[in-house]
Amino acid sequence: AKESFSWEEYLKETSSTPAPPSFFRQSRVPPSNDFKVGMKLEVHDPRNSTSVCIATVMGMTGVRLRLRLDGSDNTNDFWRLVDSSDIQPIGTCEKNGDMLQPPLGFRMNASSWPMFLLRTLNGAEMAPATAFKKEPPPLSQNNFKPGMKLEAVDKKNPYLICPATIGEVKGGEVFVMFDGWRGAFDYWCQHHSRDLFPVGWCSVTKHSLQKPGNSVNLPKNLHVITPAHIPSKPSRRSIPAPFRLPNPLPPLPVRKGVRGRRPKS
Ligand code: MLY
Repeated sequence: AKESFSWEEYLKETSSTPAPPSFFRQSRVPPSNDFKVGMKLEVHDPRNSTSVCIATVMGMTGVRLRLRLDGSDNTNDFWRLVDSSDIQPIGTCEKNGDMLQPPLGFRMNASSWPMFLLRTLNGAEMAPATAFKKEPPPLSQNNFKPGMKLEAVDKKNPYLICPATIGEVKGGEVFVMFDGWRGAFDYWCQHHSRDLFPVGWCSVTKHSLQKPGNSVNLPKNLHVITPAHIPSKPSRRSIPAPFRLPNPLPPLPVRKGVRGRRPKS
């Protein structure tokens, strides 16, 4: 097994070419990460984008921040780039005449939100305005072509960035295929998605880059030939088991007086 992944060798081995950096909605010179773990900021609630919430930086890798909404649980952390337009300094919302909202799934009674907000901001370290970098504008044209290589966020494990290939292009969308994972993690997204990066991005921003998976990528209509040392059954976790709803459906729990809360799916 190889100790580390090298794009240079991999591109040669697979005789493939990287998608040009100008095709991506990323700065040509990556921004610096001036945030610190523990800092607070404002962010659009990813589950309810019209509301602006308070979040805390729980961790960082490269120029990506791991965020947790204050008043939310610890199972819904999400990631944003330091130059994401979803994040802004504390005070921005008020300046715009808006009100900070409790996150979807606020773990207390809605009536305790104003007091919670005061307490969570009291004495907090707020991310300085200079840490927020301008988001690059979206490109009007989708220039990607099937076969081009890139680095992409694994949406099922969003702390990971992996080598990937453009599989298909349709209008403004691209099909992102994760090398060596037999389609289990592939997805369609906008060509200007902030989750797509040019080859070399992880290395310059000091983000770790996963190695390609072990599975041989073959067209779907062919039998998959698996090298002898690789088990032919995919790992149980890479392919979700089919989910069936119970029939008849159990009655829904009735929650009184709790707004903005959703039953766990
Ligand atoms: N071991 C986990 C995570 C796999 C990550 C795949 N990415 C890198 C495309 C699993 O098998 O689910």
